[in-house]
Amino acid sequence: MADLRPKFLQVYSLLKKDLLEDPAFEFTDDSRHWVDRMLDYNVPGGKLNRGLSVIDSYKYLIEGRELTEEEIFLASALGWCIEWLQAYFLVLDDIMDSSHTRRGQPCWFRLPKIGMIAINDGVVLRNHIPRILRKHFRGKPYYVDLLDLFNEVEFQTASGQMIDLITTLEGEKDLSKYTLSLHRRIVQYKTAYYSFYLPVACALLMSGENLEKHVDVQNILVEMGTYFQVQDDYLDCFGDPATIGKIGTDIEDFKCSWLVVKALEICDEDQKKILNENYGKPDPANVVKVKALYNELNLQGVFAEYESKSYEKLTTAIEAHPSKSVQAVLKSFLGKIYKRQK
Ligand code: DMA
Ligand code: MG
Ligand code: MG
Ligand code: MG
Repeated sequence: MADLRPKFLQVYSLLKKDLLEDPAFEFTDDSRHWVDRMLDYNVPGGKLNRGLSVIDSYKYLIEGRELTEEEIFLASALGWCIEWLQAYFLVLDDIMDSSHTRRGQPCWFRLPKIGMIAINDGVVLRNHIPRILRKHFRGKPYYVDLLDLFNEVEFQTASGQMIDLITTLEGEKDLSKYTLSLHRRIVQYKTAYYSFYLPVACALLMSGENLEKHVDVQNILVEMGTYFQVQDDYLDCFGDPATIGKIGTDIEDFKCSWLVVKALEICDEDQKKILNENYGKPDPANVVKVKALYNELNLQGVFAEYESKSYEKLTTAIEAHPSKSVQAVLKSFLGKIYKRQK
């Protein structure tokens, strides 16, 4: 498949230009410059997997012919809407998780003179999505479904973020509630819908499909998204910050990470005591003790096992799907994330 990235990036510049000339707001030089810089800092700097997947998926769904220029543009614009949604969630996520770096640079709110203005920037990013959709999709038969899809997925993600955050509340720090089923619930909502279901659902709508007929596709993508967030949890501790572009904070933040859930599952009473005493504390000395325990429990090996099992299960589920073009979409997605290091 030809490299879609250069064209995709061109569309970013076009969409940004539209937003900076939005007639619904009387920009001053200062405010235009603020939005320009805020977008460049937060929107295009990631792996762009989610955004590119819309074009990729659409190609497979219409199989057998080249995309028209208009189709490439529209699929790219939808891809960028997902990247905008992601930027919005990440700007706020980094504040709430007290993170330091993202995509190899300081988190937006950590920059001088940004601080809590980043909260409103998140809201602005979120509001750009319906403006992009309105400008380029208002006349399409699937416009209402598109708006509905983005609203549903945003609600699911915000709800997932909520349960991710309220399980860590001070005063209720109790590791015994951290189970695989709680973990699953959190990651399904906070990650899987927006990262996996949304790109494919956008491509399905563009190709004239009714999403209600594709619940089986959604189920597989939610499974894949769950596997993806387990990788994220793993990389938070075992990944190379230079490669993943961020420094992990899950141990300090008392997160219901897949790693702590697994550790609790396999540890003995003495090891559980170490976890209880050290998990969720900001002091690096406590973090070191938790990481040492993770090594003692061979969580790297436990993860490797989980990773190959998940890959097998997902492949079997994909191959059971009746449509070859849907199989191609899902396999391409899985291929992009299997054994990822970033
Ligand atoms: C992030 O979960 C989920 C959303 C919706 C941004 P996370 O805090 O584990 O992500 P990261 O590790 O990238 O901060
Ligand atoms: Mg985070
Ligand atoms: Mg988070
Ligand atoms: Mg994480």
